[in-house]
Amino acid sequence: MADPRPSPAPGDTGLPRWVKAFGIIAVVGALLVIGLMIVGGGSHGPDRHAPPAGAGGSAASSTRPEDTGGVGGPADASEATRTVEVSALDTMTFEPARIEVTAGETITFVVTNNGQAVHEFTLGDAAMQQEHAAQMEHMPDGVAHDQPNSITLQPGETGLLTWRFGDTGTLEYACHEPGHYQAGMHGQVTVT
Ligand SMILES: [Cu+2]
Repeated sequence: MADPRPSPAPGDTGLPRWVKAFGIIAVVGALLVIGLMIVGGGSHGPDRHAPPAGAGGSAASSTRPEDTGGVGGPADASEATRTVEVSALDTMTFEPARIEVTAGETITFVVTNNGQAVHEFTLGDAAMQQEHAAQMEHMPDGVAHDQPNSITLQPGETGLLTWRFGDTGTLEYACHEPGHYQAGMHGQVTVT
């Protein structure tokens, strides 16, 4: 008895041509659907959020979370767009006594101790100043160490402090050598 069905040609899977054609169409169609889902999901996904208003655009470009908003944070000197020279004096004053900056601006402060006593330059809001002052009470040599918002300067010494400012508000730069702050050794930074 001869088999009525034609024997498959070499290399043939034995499936009818329409089945193979339908399979190819189905695979191409599935790839198109997956591609559209990826493209569509990327443009209006629910998890995407806009930068917070009032941050001056700095939040989007910052790679360090602690630098976003608020009082800002320390930055690399290479990121500074402006240099501000400050002089610390034995008259328990800073020159200048007021500095105006823009929210999101990165500034390098070039602070020179033009007095005969040790002075420091500590930048921050009221809470940070109080925190630094409290820590200074436990420093027998009157020198605070390794604080990113503060530099201590010997007579004649010049130090650099680079800061990326955050939100608008008022900050202070101050000297917390014993008695200096109380004698008026503080200045005001207005962030607008
Ligand atoms: Cu001082």
